[in-house]
Amino acid sequence: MTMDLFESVADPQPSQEKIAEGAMLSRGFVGSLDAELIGIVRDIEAKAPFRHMVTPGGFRMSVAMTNCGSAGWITDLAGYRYGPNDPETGKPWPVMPPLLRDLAHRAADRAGFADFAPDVCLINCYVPGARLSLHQDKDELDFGAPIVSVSLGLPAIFLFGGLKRSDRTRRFRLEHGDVAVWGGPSRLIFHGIAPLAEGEHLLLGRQRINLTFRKVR
Ligand code: MD3
Ligand code: FE
Repeated sequence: MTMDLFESVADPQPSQEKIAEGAMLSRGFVGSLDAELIGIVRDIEAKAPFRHMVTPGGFRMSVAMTNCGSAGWITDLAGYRYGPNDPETGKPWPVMPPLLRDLAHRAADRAGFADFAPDVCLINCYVPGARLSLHQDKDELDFGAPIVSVSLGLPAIFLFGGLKRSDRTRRFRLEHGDVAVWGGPSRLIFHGIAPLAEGEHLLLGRQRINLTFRKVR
């Protein structure tokens, strides 16, 4: 119990904002785990480097991506899908470190989604100017599980739409350490990231890194 007291000083209970039915934003949920998370991303990147994938339409994505877990999300001229191996190396994606799995599980639990067991973590790397256009995450087999997102580094404007592409979007600023969880009625919401603004982050420099945890199978 002395430990609990110590931890509550190091990581004060972050606020949780409900942005829609099933969509929660926990500002600062990462707390003092931030440097350790960045170290983990560097280890993953050493085995499976960030790369700019190509969309089925032939466009190079401005966001660079990698994955860890028992599968990874990929896109190329043949389409979007999850696969067990990194197409660049032919090797399995790096294992998902327990600290990542645990953080995602705790965030989902706090947002009301018990027993979240992600098998994939897609990692996005943005530099100023990079963006992610409006899309749905629908390549997973089971939409019953939520998605958990962790933001590190430069802030971004997150666009949160509706179930139709043409629905109006609301804008939220995602900052270093913020965690978002969306599932249930929000699971198939159209969303995106506006072009990243110039800036310099103390730990990540001119970068934003976003981790999304998914239950794919
Ligand atoms: C969606 N990533 O990898 S996650 C993706 O920041 C992706 O890199 C973005 O979309 C990124 O597929 C956005 C943040 C987020 C937060 C809350 C949401 C996405 C959401 C709520 C509903 C739907
Ligand atoms: Fe997405």
